[in-house]
Amino acid sequence: MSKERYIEAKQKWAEKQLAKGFQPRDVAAPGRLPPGQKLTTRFPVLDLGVQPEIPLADWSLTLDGLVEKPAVLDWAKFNALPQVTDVSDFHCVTTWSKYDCEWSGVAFTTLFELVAPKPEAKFVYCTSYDGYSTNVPLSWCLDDDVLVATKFAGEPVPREHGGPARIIIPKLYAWKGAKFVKSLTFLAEDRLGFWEVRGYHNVGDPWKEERYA
Ligand SMILES: Nc1nc2c(c(=O)[nH]1)N[C@H]1C(S)=C(S)[C@@H](COP(=O)(O)O)O[C@H]1N2
Ligand SMILES: [Mo]
Repeated sequence: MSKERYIEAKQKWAEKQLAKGFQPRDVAAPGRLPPGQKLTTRFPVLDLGVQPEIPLADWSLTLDGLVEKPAVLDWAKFNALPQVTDVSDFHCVTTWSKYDCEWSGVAFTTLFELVAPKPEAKFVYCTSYDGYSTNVPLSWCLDDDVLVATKFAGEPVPREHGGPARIIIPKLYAWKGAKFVKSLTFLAEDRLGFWEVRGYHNVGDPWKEERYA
């Protein structure tokens, strides 16, 4: 099966599982659930069929591109940075949302200050250890709820959910949050990521239902 066909099949499978498995518990408070979304208390897993095993000794996060001070942070250096915890809602473009996800890790703004992006940097291109990539306008990354998360609900992020570290951008659809994150590159010109080249919206604001372009 071609990679494309495989990904398509995977996506269909995920949608079918979701249709079978919804267990709505919370009441969707007005203004909290974005249009077209359904609440789940499960935590579905979406990936490319690969959940890379990354020993912490081999892990690093590269911060490069249009920055004054590029950095390669190993696990110890990354964890020595100030840590924060934020509780946020998680919205997947395949129409499930999960409330009150507790993520801990390093705030994007901490990394921003560390590498000092140049004024012309307007986009962030994220790559992952599984070959995934995604792009985000820098302006969306500067809210204090945007994290490189290493913990979920107080425990290390499970491998299937993107450990050792994944990006969380609660105000955008979850495909914008790279699991197994490997690098963040600051760019002046946008560069499309894995799903963006396959027709997903370039920004992905769930409140505007920016699902597919
Ligand atoms: N590296 C990587 N990151 C990824 C993906 C992926 O396949 N690989 N899938 C994205 C999609 S489409 C969604 S909805 C979320 C799913 O996160 P979850 O598996 O923890 O629910 O991760 C996003 N980040
Ligand atoms: Mo997704």
